[in-house]
Amino acid sequence: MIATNAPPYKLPTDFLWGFATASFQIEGATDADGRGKSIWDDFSKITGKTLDGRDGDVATDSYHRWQEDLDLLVQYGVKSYRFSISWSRIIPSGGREDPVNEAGIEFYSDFIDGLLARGITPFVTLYHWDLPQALHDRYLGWLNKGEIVLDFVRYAKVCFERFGDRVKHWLTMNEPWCISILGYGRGVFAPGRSSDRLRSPEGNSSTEPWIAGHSVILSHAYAVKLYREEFKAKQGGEIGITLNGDWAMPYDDSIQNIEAAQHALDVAIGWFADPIYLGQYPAYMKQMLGDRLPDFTPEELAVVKEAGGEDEFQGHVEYTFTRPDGTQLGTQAHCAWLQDYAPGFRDLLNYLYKRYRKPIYVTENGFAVKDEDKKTVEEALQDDDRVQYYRGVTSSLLAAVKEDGVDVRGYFGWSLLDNFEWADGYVTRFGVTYVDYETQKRYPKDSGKFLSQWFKEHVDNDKPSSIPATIVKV
Ligand code: GBH
Repeated sequence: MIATNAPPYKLPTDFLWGFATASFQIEGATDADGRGKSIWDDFSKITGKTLDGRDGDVATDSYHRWQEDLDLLVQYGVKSYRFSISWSRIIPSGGREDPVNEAGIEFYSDFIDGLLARGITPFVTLYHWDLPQALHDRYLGWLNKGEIVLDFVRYAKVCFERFGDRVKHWLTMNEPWCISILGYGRGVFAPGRSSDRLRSPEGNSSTEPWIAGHSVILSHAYAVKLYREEFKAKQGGEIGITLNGDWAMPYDDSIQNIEAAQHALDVAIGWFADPIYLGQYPAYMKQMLGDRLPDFTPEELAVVKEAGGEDEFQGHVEYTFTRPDGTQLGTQAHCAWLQDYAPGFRDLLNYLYKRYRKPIYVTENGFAVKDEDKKTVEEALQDDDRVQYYRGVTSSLLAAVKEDGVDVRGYFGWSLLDNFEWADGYVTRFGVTYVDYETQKRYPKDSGKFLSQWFKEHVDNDKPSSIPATIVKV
């Protein structure tokens, strides 16, 4: 039995909790119903780009199995579900003059209706890395500010128009740091540009990431402006952005180490959060990059600052770590960049709230375990490391809200399902639900049951989970 050690206090009734996914990681059906290609379609098929050489053509087949996914969400008793819309299903060639694909609209419209019919609040990401391939071919996507901002805003507009009557929580972008650094610096994510000529025939890692990041900030800001001016009054929703960043702590109390930790936060989170919420790039970024960091025109800066206004919120994903001297705190997950260090999660929430003073939604939080080492499905479902991880972060979450007064309004575990883990292919599993990729059958893991139970106990929840309250191990 897994005891959740319920303390005497609870999160508020309207606290949203659930699980998160992203279109390219789960949908598959890349040819269905008029979808255009995204930059991940071909990239994931290039030898060496994914660990297991597998692509996203099938993934968890959620495009066809979405009713089953809805049933799972009901089983877990979630209040909300974070998913992303595939731009190239909505506008196959991506651009502002290109036609809208009604079949794509219908798919998401039915899905949203399905959530609402089950009392689940949709939490929608507009862009989770699957840029329409046509926009990359036409003008190099995020590297072309003059084009991409207009195209993204038109895509956002179509989504607000068609889904905004029912969707009240919008995220413009998922993790601009990953888009910029991994896609245009290290070249490990699509479109795979880099100065490393062994990796990529084209690209310039010392300039392109900052240009791409700048376009992402502007696209976010102009989409927020549009939402505020044309939709918010009648639709009454809110809109924000998901930022990622590793938590960093000084090794000791020396000034150099305190500064170094702050610089690490500046170049991960501050790069995007500072312009949006504080009105300028961090001083350290300017010092580090000089002319390579693009300037905002006065008009752009006004829009960017405005996008950080009062009702704005910040989505945030966090995987805590620290490696002060080659040693590490916390349990190593089955991927190099991730360790379980729950106190860091509480510290990070406090840091964000103190610096930016905005309500926070934790839009992803998860842990990879070595599921492939397990011999049987039954063993894979007993994901003790992941349960332990979630036990730690949920208690840090509660402490941050209740003891520290941080305004956290929602929490999403990553991920509802094992799925296409980008450059890791299907080798790394993040799901709270095991997916058998032969049969596409879904099996709730202990971690999913743990979160279901934890939130049932810790939120004034009017919708109890239908999963049994205790987990009995066989
Ligand atoms: C999330 O990002 C993504 O939003 C989600 O799609 C993904 O499935 C999930 O993580 C699990 O990976 O190139 O080795 O330096 C999490 C934040 C920050 C994790 C950057 C990977 C870089 C790895 N990411 N980090 S590396």
